[in-house]
Amino acid sequence: MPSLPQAWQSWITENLARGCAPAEMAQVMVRDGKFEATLARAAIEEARRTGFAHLAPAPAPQPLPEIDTSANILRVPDREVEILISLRTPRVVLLGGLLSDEECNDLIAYGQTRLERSPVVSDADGKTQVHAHRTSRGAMMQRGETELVRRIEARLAAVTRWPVENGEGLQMLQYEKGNEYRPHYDWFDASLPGPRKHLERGGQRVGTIVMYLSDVEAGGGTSFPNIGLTVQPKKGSAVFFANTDAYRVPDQKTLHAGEPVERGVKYIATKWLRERAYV
Ligand SMILES: O=C(O)CCC(=O)C(=O)O
Repeated sequence: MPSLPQAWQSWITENLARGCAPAEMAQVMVRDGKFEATLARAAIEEARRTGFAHLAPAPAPQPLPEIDTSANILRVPDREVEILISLRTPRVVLLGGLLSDEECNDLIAYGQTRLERSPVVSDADGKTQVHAHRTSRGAMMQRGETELVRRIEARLAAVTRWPVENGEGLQMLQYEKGNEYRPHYDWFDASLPGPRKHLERGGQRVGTIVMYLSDVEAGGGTSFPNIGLTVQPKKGSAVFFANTDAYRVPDQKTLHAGEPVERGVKYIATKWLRERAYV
Protein backbone atom coordinates (compact mmCIF):
# COMPACT_ATOMS: atom_id res chain seq x y z
CA MET A 1 0.00 0.00 0.00
CA PRO A 2 2.83 2.45 -0.77
CA SER A 3 0.68 5.30 -2.14
CA LEU A 4 -1.57 5.41 0.93
CA PRO A 5 -0.87 7.57 4.02
CA GLN A 6 0.29 5.53 7.01
CA ALA A 7 -2.86 6.36 9.00
CA TRP A 8 -5.07 4.84 6.31
CA GLN A 9 -2.82 1.79 5.97
CA SER A 10 -3.23 1.15 9.70
CA TRP A 11 -6.96 1.79 9.45
CA ILE A 12 -7.25 -0.87 6.73
CA THR A 13 -5.27 -3.51 8.57
CA GLU A 14 -7.13 -2.86 11.84
CA ASN A 15 -10.54 -3.03 10.21
CA LEU A 16 -9.72 -6.16 8.24
CA ALA A 17 -8.53 -7.77 11.46
CA ARG A 18 -11.87 -6.83 13.09
CA GLY A 19 -13.65 -8.64 10.24
CA CYS A 20 -15.16 -5.55 8.56
CA ALA A 21 -16.62 -6.02 5.09
CA PRO A 22 -14.24 -4.75 2.36
CA ALA A 23 -17.08 -3.14 0.38
CA GLU A 24 -18.12 -1.06 3.38
CA MET A 25 -14.50 -0.16 4.14
CA ALA A 26 -14.00 1.02 0.57
CA GLN A 27 -17.14 3.12 0.91
CA VAL A 28 -15.79 4.85 4.03
CA MET A 29 -12.43 5.47 2.31
CA VAL A 30 -14.15 7.07 -0.67
CA ARG A 31 -16.40 9.18 1.50
CA ASP A 32 -14.08 10.22 4.33
CA GLY A 33 -10.66 9.92 2.69
CA LYS A 34 -11.78 11.16 -0.75
CA PHE A 35 -9.97 8.25 -2.41
CA GLU A 36 -10.92 6.99 -5.86
CA ALA A 37 -12.99 3.80 -5.42
CA THR A 38 -10.53 1.77 -7.51
CA LEU A 39 -7.58 2.85 -5.34
CA ALA A 40 -9.48 2.12 -2.12
CA ARG A 41 -10.42 -1.36 -3.33
CA ALA A 42 -6.88 -2.09 -4.53
CA ALA A 43 -5.38 -1.05 -1.19
CA ILE A 44 -7.82 -3.23 0.75
CA GLU A 45 -7.17 -6.10 -1.62
CA GLU A 46 -3.43 -5.77 -1.21
CA ALA A 47 -3.74 -5.78 2.57
CA ARG A 48 -5.86 -8.91 2.38
CA ARG A 49 -3.34 -10.61 0.09
CA THR A 50 -0.34 -9.77 2.14
CA GLY A 51 -1.56 -10.08 5.68
CA PHE A 52 -5.12 -11.24 5.89
CA ALA A 53 -5.49 -13.83 3.17
CA HIS A 54 -6.64 -16.35 5.76
CA LEU A 55 -9.57 -14.22 6.93
CA ALA A 56 -11.84 -14.28 3.90
CA PRO A 57 -11.71 -15.05 0.20
CA ALA A 58 -11.19 -12.08 -2.11
CA PRO A 59 -14.54 -10.63 -3.20
CA ALA A 60 -15.71 -11.55 -6.67
CA PRO A 61 -17.34 -8.95 -8.91
CA GLN A 62 -21.13 -9.20 -8.72
CA PRO A 63 -23.64 -8.82 -11.55
CA LEU A 64 -25.22 -5.41 -12.02
CA PRO A 65 -28.24 -4.23 -13.97
CA GLU A 66 -26.87 -3.56 -17.44
CA ILE A 67 -28.23 -2.25 -20.72
CA ASP A 68 -26.98 -3.48 -24.08
CA THR A 69 -25.78 -0.28 -25.72
CA SER A 70 -24.04 -1.93 -28.66
CA ALA A 71 -26.59 -0.55 -31.16
CA ASN A 72 -28.81 2.53 -31.35
CA ILE A 73 -31.98 0.42 -30.91
CA LEU A 74 -32.59 -2.07 -28.13
CA ARG A 75 -35.33 -4.57 -28.95
CA VAL A 76 -37.22 -5.93 -25.94
CA PRO A 77 -40.30 -8.16 -26.26
CA ASP A 78 -42.90 -5.39 -26.45
CA ARG A 79 -40.96 -2.34 -27.67
CA GLU A 80 -38.00 -0.89 -29.52
CA VAL A 81 -36.10 1.49 -27.27
CA GLU A 82 -33.60 4.05 -28.53
CA ILE A 83 -30.10 4.17 -27.02
CA LEU A 84 -29.27 7.89 -27.12
CA ILE A 85 -26.26 8.26 -24.81
CA SER A 86 -24.12 5.66 -23.05
CA LEU A 87 -21.48 6.57 -20.46
CA ARG A 88 -19.25 3.89 -18.92
CA THR A 89 -18.13 5.42 -15.59
CA PRO A 90 -20.39 6.13 -13.90
CA ARG A 91 -22.70 3.89 -15.89
CA VAL A 92 -25.38 6.21 -17.29
CA VAL A 93 -27.63 5.41 -20.25
CA LEU A 94 -30.17 7.74 -21.82
CA LEU A 95 -33.09 5.89 -23.40
CA GLY A 96 -35.56 7.31 -25.94
CA GLY A 97 -39.11 6.06 -26.41
CA LEU A 98 -39.07 3.72 -23.45
CA LEU A 99 -42.76 4.52 -22.79
CA SER A 100 -45.52 5.45 -25.23
CA ASP A 101 -47.42 8.74 -24.81
CA GLU A 102 -50.47 6.72 -23.78
CA GLU A 103 -48.52 4.86 -21.09
CA CYS A 104 -47.19 8.17 -19.73
CA ASN A 105 -50.68 9.72 -19.66
CA ASP A 106 -52.25 6.64 -18.07
CA LEU A 107 -49.58 6.43 -15.36
CA ILE A 108 -50.02 10.11 -14.50
CA ALA A 109 -53.83 9.72 -14.37
CA TYR A 110 -53.51 6.63 -12.18
CA GLY A 111 -51.07 8.19 -9.67
CA GLN A 112 -52.72 11.61 -9.66
CA THR A 113 -55.55 10.54 -7.37
CA ARG A 114 -53.31 9.77 -4.40
CA LEU A 115 -50.42 12.22 -4.39
CA GLU A 116 -48.63 12.84 -1.11
CA ARG A 117 -45.54 14.85 -0.25
CA SER A 118 -42.46 12.76 -1.21
CA PRO A 119 -40.34 11.63 1.77
CA VAL A 120 -36.61 11.01 2.35
CA VAL A 121 -34.97 8.38 4.59
CA SER A 122 -33.79 9.66 7.99
CA ASP A 123 -30.06 9.13 8.68
CA ALA A 124 -30.81 8.57 12.36
CA ASP A 125 -33.50 5.89 12.36
CA GLY A 126 -34.35 5.03 8.75
CA LYS A 127 -37.94 6.28 9.00
CA THR A 128 -39.24 8.24 6.05
CA GLN A 129 -39.81 11.92 6.65
CA VAL A 130 -40.78 15.08 4.78
CA HIS A 131 -37.73 17.28 4.15
CA ALA A 132 -37.08 20.66 2.49
CA HIS A 133 -34.62 18.94 0.14
CA ARG A 134 -37.43 17.07 -1.62
CA THR A 135 -40.56 19.04 -2.41
CA SER A 136 -42.32 16.92 -5.05
CA ARG A 137 -45.52 15.02 -4.41
CA GLY A 138 -45.87 11.43 -5.43
CA ALA A 139 -47.77 8.15 -5.43
CA MET A 140 -46.02 4.99 -4.26
CA MET A 141 -47.18 1.89 -6.10
CA GLN A 142 -46.94 -1.77 -5.22
CA ARG A 143 -45.00 -3.95 -7.61
CA GLY A 144 -47.44 -5.45 -10.14
CA GLU A 145 -50.28 -3.23 -8.89
CA THR A 146 -52.05 -2.90 -12.28
CA GLU A 147 -51.67 -4.28 -15.78
CA LEU A 148 -49.92 -1.05 -16.84
CA VAL A 149 -47.49 -1.21 -13.91
CA ARG A 150 -46.77 -4.88 -14.66
CA ARG A 151 -46.14 -4.09 -18.33
CA ILE A 152 -43.70 -1.29 -17.49
CA GLU A 153 -41.92 -3.40 -14.86
CA ALA A 154 -41.51 -6.31 -17.29
CA ARG A 155 -40.08 -3.92 -19.89
CA LEU A 156 -37.64 -2.39 -17.40
CA ALA A 157 -36.51 -5.90 -16.40
CA ALA A 158 -35.89 -6.77 -20.06
CA VAL A 159 -34.04 -3.49 -20.73
CA THR A 160 -31.80 -3.75 -17.65
CA ARG A 161 -31.60 -7.57 -17.54
CA TRP A 162 -32.51 -7.36 -13.88
CA PRO A 163 -35.28 -9.39 -12.22
CA VAL A 164 -38.65 -7.77 -11.63
CA GLU A 165 -38.49 -9.14 -8.04
CA ASN A 166 -35.42 -6.99 -7.32
CA GLY A 167 -37.32 -3.78 -8.00
CA GLU A 168 -38.97 -1.51 -5.45
CA GLY A 169 -42.47 -0.33 -6.34
CA LEU A 170 -42.78 2.41 -8.97
CA GLN A 171 -43.15 5.98 -7.75
CA MET A 172 -45.05 8.49 -9.84
CA LEU A 173 -43.83 11.99 -8.95
CA GLN A 174 -45.21 15.44 -9.71
CA TYR A 175 -43.09 18.59 -9.51
CA GLU A 176 -44.88 21.91 -9.76
CA LYS A 177 -43.16 25.28 -10.20
CA GLY A 178 -40.23 25.56 -7.74
CA ASN A 179 -40.40 21.91 -6.67
CA GLU A 180 -37.10 20.07 -6.66
CA TYR A 181 -35.07 17.21 -5.25
CA ARG A 182 -31.70 18.60 -4.13
CA PRO A 183 -28.46 16.67 -4.82
CA HIS A 184 -28.51 13.24 -3.20
CA TYR A 185 -27.51 9.64 -3.71
CA ASP A 186 -29.95 6.79 -4.16
CA TRP A 187 -27.58 4.23 -2.56
CA PHE A 188 -27.80 3.61 1.17
CA ASP A 189 -24.82 4.65 3.27
CA ALA A 190 -24.02 1.58 5.40
CA SER A 191 -22.14 3.71 7.92
CA LEU A 192 -25.36 5.51 8.99
CA PRO A 193 -27.87 3.69 11.23
CA GLY A 194 -31.02 4.73 9.36
CA PRO A 195 -29.96 3.86 5.80
CA ARG A 196 -28.27 0.69 7.10
CA LYS A 197 -31.69 -0.64 8.16
CA HIS A 198 -32.91 -0.36 4.57
CA LEU A 199 -30.10 -2.64 3.37
CA GLU A 200 -31.67 -5.53 5.29
CA ARG A 201 -34.50 -5.82 2.76
CA GLY A 202 -33.13 -6.53 -0.72
CA GLY A 203 -29.63 -5.13 -0.17
CA GLN A 204 -28.17 -2.10 -1.88
CA ARG A 205 -29.96 0.02 -4.50
CA VAL A 206 -27.72 -0.91 -7.39
CA GLY A 207 -29.58 0.95 -10.12
CA THR A 208 -32.06 3.76 -10.75
CA ILE A 209 -34.34 4.46 -13.70
CA VAL A 210 -35.98 7.87 -13.97
CA MET A 211 -38.74 7.84 -16.60
CA TYR A 212 -40.05 11.15 -17.91
CA LEU A 213 -43.83 11.15 -18.21
CA SER A 214 -44.08 14.73 -19.48
CA ASP A 215 -42.09 17.44 -21.18
CA VAL A 216 -41.31 20.48 -18.99
CA GLU A 217 -41.39 24.04 -20.36
CA ALA A 218 -38.34 25.21 -18.37
CA GLY A 219 -36.14 23.79 -15.61
CA GLY A 220 -36.72 20.38 -14.06
CA GLY A 221 -33.70 18.60 -15.56
CA THR A 222 -32.07 15.67 -13.81
CA SER A 223 -28.55 16.89 -13.14
CA PHE A 224 -25.41 14.96 -12.12
CA PRO A 225 -23.19 17.69 -10.62
CA ASN A 226 -20.10 15.50 -10.19
CA ILE A 227 -19.94 14.72 -13.91
CA GLY A 228 -21.42 17.93 -15.34
CA LEU A 229 -24.41 16.21 -16.96
CA THR A 230 -28.02 17.37 -17.13
CA VAL A 231 -30.79 15.31 -18.72
CA GLN A 232 -33.75 17.40 -19.86
CA PRO A 233 -37.14 15.73 -19.43
CA LYS A 234 -38.68 14.44 -22.65
CA LYS A 235 -41.95 12.56 -22.46
CA GLY A 236 -41.39 8.80 -22.86
CA SER A 237 -37.60 8.92 -22.42
CA ALA A 238 -35.64 7.75 -19.38
CA VAL A 239 -32.23 7.87 -17.75
CA PHE A 240 -30.71 4.78 -16.16
CA PHE A 241 -27.68 4.85 -13.84
CA ALA A 242 -25.82 2.26 -11.78
CA ASN A 243 -25.39 3.37 -8.17
CA THR A 244 -22.52 1.04 -7.29
CA ASP A 245 -19.69 -0.74 -9.03
CA ALA A 246 -19.51 -4.52 -9.41
CA TYR A 247 -18.05 -4.80 -5.88
CA ARG A 248 -21.11 -2.99 -4.52
CA VAL A 249 -19.06 0.07 -3.63
CA PRO A 250 -21.34 3.11 -3.93
CA ASP A 251 -20.38 5.48 -6.72
CA GLN A 252 -19.91 9.10 -5.61
CA LYS A 253 -20.28 10.21 -9.21
CA THR A 254 -23.97 9.30 -9.13
CA LEU A 255 -24.82 12.36 -7.04
CA HIS A 256 -27.92 13.70 -8.79
CA ALA A 257 -30.74 16.20 -8.40
CA GLY A 258 -34.14 17.04 -9.77
CA GLU A 259 -33.58 20.70 -10.67
CA PRO A 260 -36.33 23.17 -9.69
CA VAL A 261 -39.14 23.38 -12.23
CA GLU A 262 -39.33 26.91 -13.62
CA ARG A 263 -42.36 26.64 -15.94
CA GLY A 264 -44.83 23.83 -16.48
CA VAL A 265 -45.32 20.65 -14.47
CA LYS A 266 -42.88 17.76 -14.45
CA TYR A 267 -44.08 14.19 -14.08
CA ILE A 268 -41.69 11.28 -13.69
CA ALA A 269 -41.81 7.67 -12.57
CA THR A 270 -38.79 6.26 -10.75
CA LYS A 271 -37.73 2.68 -10.25
CA TRP A 272 -35.04 1.64 -7.80
CA LEU A 273 -33.34 -1.71 -8.41
CA ARG A 274 -32.02 -3.71 -5.45
CA GLU A 275 -29.18 -6.21 -5.44
CA ARG A 276 -31.48 -9.04 -4.30
CA ALA A 277 -35.20 -9.82 -4.32
CA TYR A 278 -37.14 -7.03 -2.60
CA VAL A 279 -39.90 -8.85 -0.73
O1 LIG B 1 -36.57 14.46 -10.40
C1 LIG B 1 -35.60 13.98 -10.97
O2 LIG B 1 -35.30 14.34 -12.11
C2 LIG B 1 -34.73 12.98 -10.28
C3 LIG B 1 -35.47 12.15 -9.28
C4 LIG B 1 -34.56 11.55 -8.29
O3 LIG B 1 -33.48 11.99 -8.09
C5 LIG B 1 -34.94 10.38 -7.52
O4 LIG B 1 -36.14 10.03 -7.51
O5 LIG B 1 -34.06 9.79 -6.86
